Amino acid sequence: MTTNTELHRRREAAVVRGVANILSVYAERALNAELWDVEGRRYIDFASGIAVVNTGHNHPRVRAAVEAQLQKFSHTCFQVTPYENYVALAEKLNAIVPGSEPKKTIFLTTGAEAVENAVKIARFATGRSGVIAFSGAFHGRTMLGMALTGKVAPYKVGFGPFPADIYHAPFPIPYHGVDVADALKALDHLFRSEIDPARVAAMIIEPVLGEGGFYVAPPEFLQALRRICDENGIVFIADEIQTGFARTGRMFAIEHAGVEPDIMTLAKSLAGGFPLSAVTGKAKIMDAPGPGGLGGTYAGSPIACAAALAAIEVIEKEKLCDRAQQIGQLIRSRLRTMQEKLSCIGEIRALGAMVSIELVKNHNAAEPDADLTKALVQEAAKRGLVILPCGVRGNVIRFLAPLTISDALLEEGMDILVAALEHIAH
Ligand code: PLZ
Repeated sequence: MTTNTELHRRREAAVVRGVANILSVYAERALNAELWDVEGRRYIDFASGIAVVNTGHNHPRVRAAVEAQLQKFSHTCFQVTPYENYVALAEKLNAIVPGSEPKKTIFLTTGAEAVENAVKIARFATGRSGVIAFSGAFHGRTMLGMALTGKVAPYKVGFGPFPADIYHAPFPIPYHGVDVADALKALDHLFRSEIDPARVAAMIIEPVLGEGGFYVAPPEFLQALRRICDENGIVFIADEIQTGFARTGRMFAIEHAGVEPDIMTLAKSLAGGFPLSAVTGKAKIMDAPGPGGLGGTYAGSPIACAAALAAIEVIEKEKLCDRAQQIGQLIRSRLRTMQEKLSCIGEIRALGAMVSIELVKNHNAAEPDADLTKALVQEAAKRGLVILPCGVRGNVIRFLAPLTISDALLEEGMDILVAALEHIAH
């Protein structure tokens, strides 16, 4: 039998250091909210491959759709001989992305590519170059993705210079002393000191910061940004790559704020575990670049489009938005009980099933405990639970269970979390 140790030894010899592994257990198979490693150990999965399998690992409907497509063809390239499921999926996204104006969609393969294309389109449509992103943001690992990302280590260190004309404004985080008024004041200052708003093509924001620490943007902040974009002819891009597809209890997180973005970037749970990303937005903006300006060899793979049509149907039929609310409530109530006992849980945050805890010393927001966070991830894994860290300070644990998880597994996962944290907390 292959062991985790043996595979890890081979991995270290063959694969670069730059791509880190949270755990050194090697997956053998996965089903819904559970996975098994090569040694036959079973894990409850509260990571979902970083928010990719909201519909669970290997959902039977997604799998059947992929198998059916495989019988026909796996690749022709949409730019060469197009196919129906790309068009059908574009129609579906145009219908479900918020906004009453006519919409259009392009498919790419990764989240970073979706972000790249959203900015390309916004620049072409406005004839402007400036882009405003927010501190703590994560938008990908390409040159532009890194430029937009608002966290230096490890994402940007040593990789510059980055594309020019990108600016960062503070993301409001009341827990760290930045409220909506402070953030808006800083944005106003940016417009006075750094860039004329008339030169800004786009603002890009995650409605809930993902890699940055699961901080929920207050609705009034997103509404204010919408107004500022309208007043200045700036394209509002909502990056819903991590927040999308029922994770937060709505199909898209921005719906909680009642804001209609001009463009939305999508990936991760769009295709239930297959590599696919999308940019959906107002047709008049999306159609600005001319034929040939956008595309990609694998972009909108027919296998991934088939998976996405099935995954979205699962989200709708199995009412996963409602389920996300229930999951969020269950996790939150378990976390509140823990918080009463442990001084290390500084803050519990949740929007639907996008839940996190920020780990600190002595109840103090200014004393982040990244070591405890790292130790908790490892201790939980030893006990059979996969969880993920995040946060600009590395001290946030995020919960991203598949939305198809049963209550029994959810409770079992939370039992493991409680036991692991009680075991290591000081
Ligand atoms: N935008 C909001 O969350 C990807 C990154 C993991 P790609 N987040 C996981 C890592 O360490 O690389 C992400 C995101 C938001 C864009 C992206 C980028 O998506 O599919 O990883 O390119």
